[in-house]
Amino acid sequence: MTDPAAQTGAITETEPEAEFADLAVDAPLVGIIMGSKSDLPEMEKAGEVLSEKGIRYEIRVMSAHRDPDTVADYCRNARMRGLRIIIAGAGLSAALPGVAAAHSDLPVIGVPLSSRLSALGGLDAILSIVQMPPGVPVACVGLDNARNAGHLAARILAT
Ligand code: RP5
Repeated sequence: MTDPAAQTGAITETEPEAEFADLAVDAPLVGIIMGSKSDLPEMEKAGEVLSEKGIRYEIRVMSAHRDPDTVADYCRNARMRGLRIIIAGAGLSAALPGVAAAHSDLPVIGVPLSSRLSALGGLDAILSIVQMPPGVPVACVGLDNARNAGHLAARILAT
């Protein structure tokens, strides 16, 4: 006997599975995080580069110092959620990229940012991001150069 659902186009039991598969396909590959809303104007530029290249991303504000549990949860779940790279921007004592690398084995690209309170024009953030201990690597792009983080993420994804 012919399945009536197949004839009418009504929802069958297999369709929810197909919907989940579609969700996974649309999942972001790059997570862009930053320590403060004030970092957004610069960090959005990483997203613009990714968009230009057709790479899906998500963008979130979470501070390593002010929201440590949120950062830990986000980074621990990142791979499971389908993310392949984390881009983390922060200024001052820029702990966010290093903390991300401590909680995830995904590649982390750090973006040092200058701000009103920066010491030495932003050298504080550069050193905070570059000087990671052996075994916990963070790639670092130039000061206030989030676009390069987008380009580097695209290159990593293309390898
Ligand atoms: C860092 O301190 C942030 O990443 C930002 O670059 C800087 C200033 O933050 P706000 O005082 O604007 O929140 O944590």
